[in-house]
Amino acid sequence: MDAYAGGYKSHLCPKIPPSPALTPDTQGRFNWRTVKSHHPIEQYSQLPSGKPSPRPSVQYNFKSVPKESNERIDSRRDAVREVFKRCWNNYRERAWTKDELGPISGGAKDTFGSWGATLVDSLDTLWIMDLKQEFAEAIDAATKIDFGPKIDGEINVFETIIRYLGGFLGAYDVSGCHDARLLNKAIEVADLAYAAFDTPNRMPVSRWNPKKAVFGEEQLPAESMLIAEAASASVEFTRLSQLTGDMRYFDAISRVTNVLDEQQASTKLPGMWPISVNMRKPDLTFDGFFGLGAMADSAYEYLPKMYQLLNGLGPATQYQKMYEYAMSTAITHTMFRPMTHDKADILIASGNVNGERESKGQHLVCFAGGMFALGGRLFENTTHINVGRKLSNGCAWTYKNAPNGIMPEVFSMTACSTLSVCEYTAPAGSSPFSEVGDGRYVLRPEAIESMLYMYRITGESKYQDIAWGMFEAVSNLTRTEFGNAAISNVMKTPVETYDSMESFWLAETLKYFYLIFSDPSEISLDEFVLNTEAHPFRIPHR
Ligand code: DMJ
Repeated sequence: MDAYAGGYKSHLCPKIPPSPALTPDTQGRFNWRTVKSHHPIEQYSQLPSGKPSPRPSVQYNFKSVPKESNERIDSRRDAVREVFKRCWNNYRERAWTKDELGPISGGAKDTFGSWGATLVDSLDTLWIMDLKQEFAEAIDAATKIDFGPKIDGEINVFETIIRYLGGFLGAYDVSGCHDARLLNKAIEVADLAYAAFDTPNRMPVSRWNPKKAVFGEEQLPAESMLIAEAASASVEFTRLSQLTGDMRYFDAISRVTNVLDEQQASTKLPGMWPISVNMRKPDLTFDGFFGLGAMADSAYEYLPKMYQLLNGLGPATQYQKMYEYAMSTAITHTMFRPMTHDKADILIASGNVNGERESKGQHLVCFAGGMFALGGRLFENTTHINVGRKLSNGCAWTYKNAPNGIMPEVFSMTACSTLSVCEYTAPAGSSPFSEVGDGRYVLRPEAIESMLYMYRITGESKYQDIAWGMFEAVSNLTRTEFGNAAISNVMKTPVETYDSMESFWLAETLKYFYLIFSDPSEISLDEFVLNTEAHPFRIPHR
């Protein structure tokens, strides 16, 4: 328990991948490496080596501003920590090792593989919030999870990778790579997920049955799969190859990246990949639905993050090229400037259906502001930083102007004819939304995520103030007896909640809120890449 009491002064994370590769200690549990491969690989793609060239820093130079104690900001950070602690204590008492706590019923639910999603997803937040005893206790429990083939039925490989593998890797990295149990656990989950890539063309099966795999039954990639599920293991698998020296993981995702690269110019909206793709052929060109939001999001988000994690070396330039092409299409064909009563100069990222840009917004797509700002910094593109700013401001505007201060899950707005100029016809006092397709707020993180990136990248403290407004609205309106609960319709007053608190509330939403009120050196964006579930992975060579 005391092992983590004061944290560690320096980290032991490897600067270069270990050689020979580490082999896991499964401690008598099921070893996924013993499952016979139907489609073995002869030669694995290798991580690039060499010394990275100096890059511009991602974060604003906060050192240029004299550091003064800021009680107001500190008290905001403490308020976030209190909300986290309350949820965590109730999870610990009432739903320990289950996937989720029911925040209204106080019961427990299994929703993501029954392995304890909230437990694993929260590990690095516990460390970051300096809850070291709770961290030690949670690790003791999490390292006992059995990821063997006990589950009968399909698992979602994408969710398993971003929450569980991401959770163990993030905890290992933030705590300085001192606890080998965490790395062993990451390998155990990754070996399970890696088995889902054992297909004739080595594309992954996204809804995959672990038992069938163990019984030797062949499973094929779906003919209609979500692009986010097909293409979002890159950051996790790459970090694991960096930490273990085992190139199988990096090889697996490189093959998926190459397919995306080869077909990027042949889709119905060249530059972007549609939401539905056939990974069995593979054919990424048949569908006409495009967007940066739901079901596609992390496929795009991971492109600049891969560049950063690879330190700009080797295939990093492939990720840069794919990202720049995709974003140029996304700006031209998926974004709109909404007509607002106050003539706000903001952007909303929308979709494109069969060549027509939609005028819809989603909470899920609010991550894009942060992604554009990050990509703009990495690739020295000020236009992209400005797009990131306008998209982030669009999400902030939508929160502020929604009746209860929280953006709905899906909505429509009246679009201006271009991104830059607008012939305003919206009367003052009219509703911000022309339609609300889905009024829920399910404790999602994406809006606060973009506020954090904007603050860390521009240094503008206004993003901390916007974040505080969001936190006040969200924490007050979702608070329940045992935690915080999803809202069924944010357009209705008073709002009604229902019995759901997904693991990303503790893994992502509260972590981003906490970090925006912390010293910017805490999980610096120059030292860590955050996966799509906000798990920080250390960038080597730093
Ligand atoms: C999270 O699980 C991840 O951020 C994912 O990429 C998208 N959706 C949720 C949070 O909204």
